[in-house]
Amino acid sequence: IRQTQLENTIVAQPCPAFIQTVHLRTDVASVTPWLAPIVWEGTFDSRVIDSIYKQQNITIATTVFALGKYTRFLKDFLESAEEHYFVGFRVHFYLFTDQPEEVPNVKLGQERYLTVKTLPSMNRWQDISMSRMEILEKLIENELASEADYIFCLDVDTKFYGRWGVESWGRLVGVIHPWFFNVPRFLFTYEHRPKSQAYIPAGKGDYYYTGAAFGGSLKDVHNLTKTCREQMNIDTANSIEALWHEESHLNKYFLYNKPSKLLSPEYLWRDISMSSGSVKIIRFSHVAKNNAEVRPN
Ligand code: 2GW
Ligand code: MN
Repeated sequence: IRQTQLENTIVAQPCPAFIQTVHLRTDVASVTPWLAPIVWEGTFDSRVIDSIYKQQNITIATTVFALGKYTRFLKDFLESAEEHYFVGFRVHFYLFTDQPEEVPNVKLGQERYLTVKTLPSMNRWQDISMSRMEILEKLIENELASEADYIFCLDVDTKFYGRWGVESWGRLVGVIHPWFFNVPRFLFTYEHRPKSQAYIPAGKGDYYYTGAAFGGSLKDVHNLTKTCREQMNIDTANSIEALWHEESHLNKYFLYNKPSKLLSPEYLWRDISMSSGSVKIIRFSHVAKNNAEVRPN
């Protein structure tokens, strides 16, 4: 059977082009010490993987939160997603907001859906940021089971500039924070106070992952969001809040539950001048925002 599958693949794909376009990157690590791929431009052939995965009837749930003035980011986020994010695949956006009337009317393509969910307004931004874990946990439990295969949870103050596609699929997917790629571990902004459940001892940790994008299978992301929510509740009871909020808990989770796939900082850049080095293409990026203007108080 293997032999037949292999032959089919070779016959079905334009073989010479495949050989030309996929070559290992030698300037960056493209695999972790636990053998999870790190996705960089040049490590996959988009035509090959698109044609393979188009056959499977997959739905990608994508969650985004826009409370208060953050609704202003929705138009660019959604419009750019239409252009670059899983183009040709079934995508269901779940948008959480306290101001449904501010959701722009963006025309979505075929097999692309948007469900708006109304939340009560929250005053403390740390609460907005951290409550996302519990809301995601409940969304997966109550609604997604038969509705989606993969889920990605994204910050809204962002924009797509390049392809984000099926190369990102995996059981548990983390994105390397753009500031901490190629940076020595002692500079990672992990939570180092033992009193917090997000505590990571000095010298431990693999990568510094962003809280602005993570994903994977429903089961794995459910366990991630549930665990982070529980750990944050324990912190609250102990009157401590981790340094980078749910991002700190996410980093702790990924230390003991290794992601099966990592996305390079191509999958979360920052729209400010930053030396790009090994980043040849920016796919998704934090837009430059005026914090004083968009954040409450
Ligand atoms: C308001 C005041 C201060 C900070 C955030 C907010 C706020 C956030 C808000 O008024 N309305 C809102 O919808 N949010 C949501 O929370 C929105 O989805 C936003 O993308 C997300 C995270 O807040 P953000 O984007 O301002 O924080 P960043 O870009 O500095 O995020 C990093 O650190 C955060 C934790 O401190 C999170 O881990 C985030 O995932 C990281 O990217
Ligand atoms: Mn953000």
